Amino acid sequence: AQIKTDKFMGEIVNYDETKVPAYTLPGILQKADGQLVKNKKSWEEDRKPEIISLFKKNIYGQMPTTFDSIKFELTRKVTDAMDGRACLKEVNINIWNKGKNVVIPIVLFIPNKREKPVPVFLLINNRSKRNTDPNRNVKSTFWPAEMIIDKGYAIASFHVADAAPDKKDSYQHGVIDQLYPEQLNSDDGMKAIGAWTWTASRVMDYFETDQNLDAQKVAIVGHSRGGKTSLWAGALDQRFALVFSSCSGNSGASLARRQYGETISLINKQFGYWFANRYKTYSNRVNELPVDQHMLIALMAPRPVYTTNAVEDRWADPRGSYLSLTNAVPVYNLYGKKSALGPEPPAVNSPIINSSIGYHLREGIHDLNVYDWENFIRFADYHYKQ
Ligand code: GTR
Repeated sequence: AQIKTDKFMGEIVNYDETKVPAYTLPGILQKADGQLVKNKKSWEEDRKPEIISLFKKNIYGQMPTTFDSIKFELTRKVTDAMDGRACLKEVNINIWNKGKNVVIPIVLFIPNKREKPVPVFLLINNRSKRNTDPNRNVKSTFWPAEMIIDKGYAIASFHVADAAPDKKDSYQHGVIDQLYPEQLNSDDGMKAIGAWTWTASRVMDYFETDQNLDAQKVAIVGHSRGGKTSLWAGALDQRFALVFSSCSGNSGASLARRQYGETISLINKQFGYWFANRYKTYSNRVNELPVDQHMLIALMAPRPVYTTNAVEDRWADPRGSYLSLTNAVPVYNLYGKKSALGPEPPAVNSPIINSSIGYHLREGIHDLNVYDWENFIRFADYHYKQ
């Protein structure tokens, strides 16, 4: 649970804009050799790989890409779910490596009213499994499946705990100790966020085999710790066509150097098991990090990305999240992509949709809700029509 007093875990938490320190962001277009990136070729061939390896080495850890085998088992199919509007599929994704395996169950609803393969929203579920109830006894605003289906999209989800439990003493029991135990012994081994990200790509592997889905139109969605994960997944796996990140805050969309609300030091104290061990060495020297989070946003380019904040969620630094977006624009410009972002964050409840980088700041608290999903659909509708 979040505690949002001005003092937390022995540290002062700053919520005063006038006390944000002066900072200089690492140059997004400046290569390690000092040269400036001038076109998308040199972004893609030189600078983008450099930035990815900096995020791996210092923040989220390495990302293994090989395994021995993967199998998809349809465990349940209901062709007339949601009063006949959708087909429910429950699928177990079974991945083997060096004699050990992990099973990732997914829940998927596909609209029955369709003429061709449909686009899909994939939620990384970091809350209770009740939120993605396949039987629809629980209808959660965190995953408003009926609304998505009625808009012509499929909707799917996997639960983070099936990949890596969201706990400091057991996060390794899953993808990490079963498939990639060597990750446990290095300073830049992946931890929980890495395992969740890896799993999102395995779900994508399944989507590519499902004839009812348009694998060219898969949107990845995450909230908070799940929103940090959706950004990292979108950065690494180009198959995700759209990336949505709700209230992702520190180590997600928000600039670390502002030190407003949650800081690297605080997130390492509370949630060190999400990040590579080396991240701890930056707790008290944020200005020495060779990246900041605007560079994570830029890794989506030229694909559309949309982030959100909530007014009452100061812990996640809404302004710092918006500034990450504006500082990623130069990379979108290399692709000739236009951004409709102004220098200052938009007014409350005024979504920016017609822009490669989209955003809204909504009223209310730290959450993912129907208002957010409505705007995700608007953003997807707009960009898929372009
Ligand atoms: C908070 C954490 C945030 C955010 C959030 C969540 O306690 O400090 O970084 O990830 O949890 O996932 O809801």
